[in-house]
Amino acid sequence: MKIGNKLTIYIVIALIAGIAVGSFFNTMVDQAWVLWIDKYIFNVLGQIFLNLIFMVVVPVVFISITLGVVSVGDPKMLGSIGIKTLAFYLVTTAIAITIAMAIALLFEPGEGKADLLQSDDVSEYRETELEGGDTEIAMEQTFDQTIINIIPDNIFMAMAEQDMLQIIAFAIFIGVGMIAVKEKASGLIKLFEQANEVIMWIVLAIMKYCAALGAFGLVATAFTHAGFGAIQQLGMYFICVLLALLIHFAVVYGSAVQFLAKHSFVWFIKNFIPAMTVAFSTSSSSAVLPVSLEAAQNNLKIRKSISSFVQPLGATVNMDGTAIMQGVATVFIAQLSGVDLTVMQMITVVIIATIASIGTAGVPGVGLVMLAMVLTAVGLDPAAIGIILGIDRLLDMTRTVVNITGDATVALVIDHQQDVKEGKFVKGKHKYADG
Ligand code: DAS
Repeated sequence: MKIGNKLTIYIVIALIAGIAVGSFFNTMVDQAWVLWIDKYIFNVLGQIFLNLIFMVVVPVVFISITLGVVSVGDPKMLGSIGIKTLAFYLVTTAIAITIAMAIALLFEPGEGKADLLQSDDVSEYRETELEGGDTEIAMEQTFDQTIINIIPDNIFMAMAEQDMLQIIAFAIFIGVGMIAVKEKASGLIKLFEQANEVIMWIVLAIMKYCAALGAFGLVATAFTHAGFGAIQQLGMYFICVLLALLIHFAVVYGSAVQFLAKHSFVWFIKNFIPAMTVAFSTSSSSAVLPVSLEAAQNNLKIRKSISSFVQPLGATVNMDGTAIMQGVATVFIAQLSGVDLTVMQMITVVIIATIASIGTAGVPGVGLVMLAMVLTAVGLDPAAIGIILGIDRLLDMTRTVVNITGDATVALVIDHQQDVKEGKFVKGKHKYADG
């Protein structure tokens, strides 16, 4: 199933309509008929779409991370190229999230007068009754509790309660087990691969057929309650994500190409731009893969043997752009919820979003599905993704460009190291393919 530019247009129209209608209704928010429309039309559209996303979160996380572990455990991965590739991917993703959270903490997009989250809903989610009737913010767990709680004592309960850290831990154990028993698990691995195809088709279908209506409902209800003033917070969120994407693209990838691959970053961009444009229009790392392989091998002159291993792996294992969105969004939603994330929670976000990017398949909107997991893992209300959902499609286009550019950057660096090893590196000269 393809998702083209038509969906983007529909979502942008839904977004504008939702903001306009919601802001207009906000001027009459005390009218019974306005509240009726908000409750039975906007809210129903939005909640159905959110539930569809939550429906796939657990299967997407469990299946994609299990397969991510199996792909990492592939014998080819255990060679020097594989280990270097994985190391680069994990480091760039962790840097990406750190840049993202730093920018969100600096510019504080979630601070402001408007009540985008209708905070009374959030406070219910946030507080839990502990023994003795005291209430404490459920998310503040001590370090030892956080570590102990990673290991599930009942995986079915973990899935039922969407305990993401425990689901991830179980997925990693299953993936390692599959690698350990190898051929005996070939059928199970095949089953997981087929299940992944099915669940990713469902994610695409949800985006294709429900995203526009869902975005309209969620944005309209948010602005009905918060008013047009909320545009400033959403706008700040949008700018923070774009700024973090730009910094990561220019500074991290620029430095890697210039100083590790010893090539001009301008030369790199000029030769990789065909893949970037397809990534922008499809919002899918998987869909653009053929184009990014062709651009890497024929324009950037990366060896086919390196490009055809590093980039397909990166299309599912490496998503710096997605991690950036998740980093900014988590801080943004925490700020909207009036929550100051502790250092432990920020470290949890970095770890979870990095692990999340390992398994996430490159399809439109999947980053939002995984964001629900990140929010749950740090005790924030996953329903809050409804606030940013309306503008997510536009950000998805830009972060997918960053996702695939990161893959090509790592491929170029590793290919350069191979040149040096073979004594083929000539400073400043264009590269050559090995046929
Ligand atoms: N659109 C995804 C991709 O294909 C990224 C995301 O949804 O965040 O890379």
